[in-house]
Amino acid sequence: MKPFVAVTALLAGWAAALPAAAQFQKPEDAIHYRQSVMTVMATHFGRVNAMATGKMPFDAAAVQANADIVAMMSKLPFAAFGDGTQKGGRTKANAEIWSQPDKFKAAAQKMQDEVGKLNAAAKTGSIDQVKAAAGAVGQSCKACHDDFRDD
Ligand code: ASC
Repeated sequence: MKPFVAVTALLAGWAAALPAAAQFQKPEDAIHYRQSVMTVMATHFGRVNAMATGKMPFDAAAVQANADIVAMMSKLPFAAFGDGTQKGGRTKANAEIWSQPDKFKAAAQKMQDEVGKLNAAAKTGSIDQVKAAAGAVGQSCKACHDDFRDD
């Protein structure tokens, strides 16, 4: 292996092994990151929801495309709630995220599970299935926000 390649591979390995919080240079970066992911997730879930509730015409392909984005985004925010990111920018993140990590993790997992079901429902093209699954996703968003987000 050439030295440059070897060093690059070594650095990449280290970066992957670092704790998630250390992958952000400063707390503000983690706060921006998680808020950005939430914004993208809410935008695309909002489109699914609008179609599920008849506010926009139901378009099965659009539901699938948007649900796919929600599914991908749903995995991303939680690595950006590392220790030390409680403060450092404008944030509504509640202290309970860090004082009750198991409860927070369970709420995150619940949302991801419901989003997975929404993605499966989207693939069926059934408005009734999408409607039911989108309702459950919305509830899981709300439950987590009620417990872990300041007003
Ligand atoms: C959304 C969105 C949320 C949830 C929540 C459900 O579309 O942006 O945060 O649904 O409002 O109650």
